[in-house]
Amino acid sequence: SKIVFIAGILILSTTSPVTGQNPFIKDQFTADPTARVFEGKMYVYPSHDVDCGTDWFCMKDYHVFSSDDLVNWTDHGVILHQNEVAWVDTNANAMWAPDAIEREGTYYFYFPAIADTNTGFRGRKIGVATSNTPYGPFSPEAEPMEGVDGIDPNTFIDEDGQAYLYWSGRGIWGSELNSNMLQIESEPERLDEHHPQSGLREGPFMFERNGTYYLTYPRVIENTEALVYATSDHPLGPFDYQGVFMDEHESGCWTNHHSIVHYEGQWYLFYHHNDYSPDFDKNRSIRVDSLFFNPDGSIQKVEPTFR
Ligand code: FUB
Repeated sequence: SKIVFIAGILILSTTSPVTGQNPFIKDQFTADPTARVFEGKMYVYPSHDVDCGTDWFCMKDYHVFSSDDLVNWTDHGVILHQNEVAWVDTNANAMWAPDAIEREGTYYFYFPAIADTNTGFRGRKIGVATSNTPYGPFSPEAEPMEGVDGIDPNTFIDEDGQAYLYWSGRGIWGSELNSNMLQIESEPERLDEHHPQSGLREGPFMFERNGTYYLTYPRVIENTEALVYATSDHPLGPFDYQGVFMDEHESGCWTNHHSIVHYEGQWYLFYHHNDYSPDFDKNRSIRVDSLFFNPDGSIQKVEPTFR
């Protein structure tokens, strides 16, 4: 075994050779990483940027990647393609930031897309696909979720078994999820209403630590998206705004989008930058760095590791 350096962390590796530097997926563009620990491994569900020769996002499908050392990553291939989803407008290529969660042996994959108006749905909707493994393939439900209009779905199951769905659409929203994980069962609530209102807010990610619920999200403060957070003693708030835990990217990438996960005794922040596409920030790459808390539960700022 030998000591290697990945994303600013010294780790002991039993494999050789290893190349674990950011960005950690090097053979394709990836963005919006949701990291989850399933079956003792780290699974990362990003969105998949491709270059369609336009000046906007082009995202048609999803891959999932897994690792048990955060150094060597396995690409499990396409787990869902827009052509498989009946209600999606496939001309829009808008399979944006997804999430995945497990409940009672079923894996639920949540994804946003633009609806094809010919199917009777309209605008940005959220779909759910299911599988009995974390690496799919996932089978989509025939219709998008009812009562949810927006992007960037995120799910959370509390200790008491109650599940929640979070998403963005002119602010950050949340609702209770039915235990079937397919329908919301409470009126959507705006969660960031009393937070600073300047700049776009999107990409919510909820986690719990020591009884505190952390609502984290990207927010434009000056020029690009910083990562900010708010805390509460309940998954639907009210949330007290706490501030920035990753500064705006100094150059290059207007978006950031993240998830926070605890794995083998360490907290990690997964996020993205446009490392491999410096002139076009709609072709992004996912990264990981360690994240630390202060004794009072506040999140220490994470400095992106660029190599
Ligand atoms: O990847 C497309 C969009 O860009 C996501 O949905 C947003 O969160 C931003 O990262």
